[in-house]
Amino acid sequence: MTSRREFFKLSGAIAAATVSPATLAALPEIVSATTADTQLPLIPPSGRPYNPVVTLNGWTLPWRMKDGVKEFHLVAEPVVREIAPGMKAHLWGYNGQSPGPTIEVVEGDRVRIYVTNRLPEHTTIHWHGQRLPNGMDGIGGLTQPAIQPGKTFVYEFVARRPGTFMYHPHADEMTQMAMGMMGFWVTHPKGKHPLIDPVDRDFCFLLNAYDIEPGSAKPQINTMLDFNLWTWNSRAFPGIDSLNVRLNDRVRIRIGNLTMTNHPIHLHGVEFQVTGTDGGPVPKSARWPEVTTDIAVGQMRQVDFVANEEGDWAFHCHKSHHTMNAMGHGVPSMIGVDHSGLADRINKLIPDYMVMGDRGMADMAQMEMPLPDNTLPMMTGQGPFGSIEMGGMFSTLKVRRHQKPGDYSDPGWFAHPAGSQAHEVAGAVSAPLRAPQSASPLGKPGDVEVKVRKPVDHSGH
Ligand SMILES: [Cu+2]
Repeated sequence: MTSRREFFKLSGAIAAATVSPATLAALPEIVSATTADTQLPLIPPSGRPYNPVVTLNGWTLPWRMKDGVKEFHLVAEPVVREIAPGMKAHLWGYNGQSPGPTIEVVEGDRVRIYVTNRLPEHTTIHWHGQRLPNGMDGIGGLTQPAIQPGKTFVYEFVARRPGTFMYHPHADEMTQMAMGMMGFWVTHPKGKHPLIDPVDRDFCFLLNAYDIEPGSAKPQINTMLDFNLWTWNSRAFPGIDSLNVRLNDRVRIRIGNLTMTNHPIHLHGVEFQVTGTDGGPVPKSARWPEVTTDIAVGQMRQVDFVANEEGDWAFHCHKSHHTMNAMGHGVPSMIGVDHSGLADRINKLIPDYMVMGDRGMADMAQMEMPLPDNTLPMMTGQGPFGSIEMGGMFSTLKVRRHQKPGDYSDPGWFAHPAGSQAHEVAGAVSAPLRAPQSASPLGKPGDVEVKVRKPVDHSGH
């Protein structure tokens, strides 16, 4: 009789093997999540101790210990994910959600992951960035046969190096990633590590994107660039939870990019250092301060900082189209176009007609727009002083003096100390000094005339 471990040694290159029905009955139980809320960190009930991460709008997969091996069970399946209140999407994911649950282990752990396929087509899982036997790398056709619908495969390897990783299919990748199949993986260091400092709070999330037509719920899978929903862990602002920390906490944020473009992720309020990449911890001599780090496709970045400034600090992708929700594309620029009175006339022919953005697009955030069902407004999210005019990849880092250690609940909006907030000033603004007019070197003045358009008061005053 060969033990499982023996079996893996013997099977070599075809290490990811189909599980027999008898074994299936003894698999770790399937744990599934039903909510898109951020779950409290999972304090490890067994194995080596570590400081758990908090998955933004996500959760960590529980495991069972069997003969010293950490056993997980992932189920690839269709899921319904709330992208933000008011909009749900039909995605594919793992264990009830997209992204799948975060897997947390400790350097040196032997890990066994059962993968059951409940999708309508075959799949595999690739463990992005891990050191492992080639036969465990999860590349359909190259290192293993694909997992057919209804089948369960098992992967087993030792988590050899600490760091930030992800998992995703390597079979019909274009479809399966566009449908939301991905998850986070953190390997914690065993004990003190010279390049991995202990932190008070450790957050993680994946950057992902969808192309979902307004009014529908299913992603277009052939889209390469023109996505219309830019999400963190398959959530768009204001559906993304805030990152709530205590003043002077040491904070780590781990971010992985599984979209089709890069994302310069920008944090207000404090500087951070990139302390780790997909390749592991960055040597201390190679770190420098940043407030924005660009995360290319397929990359992971781990940033560390001390949250020593109180407030509600914006935290977002710096590509301005990525802080917008659907309907941001194909809209002509109407800035400066005076269509006063036009809407009324068109409305007689087309009820619900609306003219867009003659003063900029900010009005769009406030308009009571007729939207198709299951569609997010383009820019949205209310703050204490009005619309934040952001959607997509946007959240806030809330730093509070009185946030208790281990308390991840939302403390509400920041109360600015007196005299510490921008405010209106009274009085007239004086006319600017101007240089004397001179003739244009290219011709007579007045050949081309471009007038400055100042905002007009449409009420007729
Ligand atoms: Cu972006």
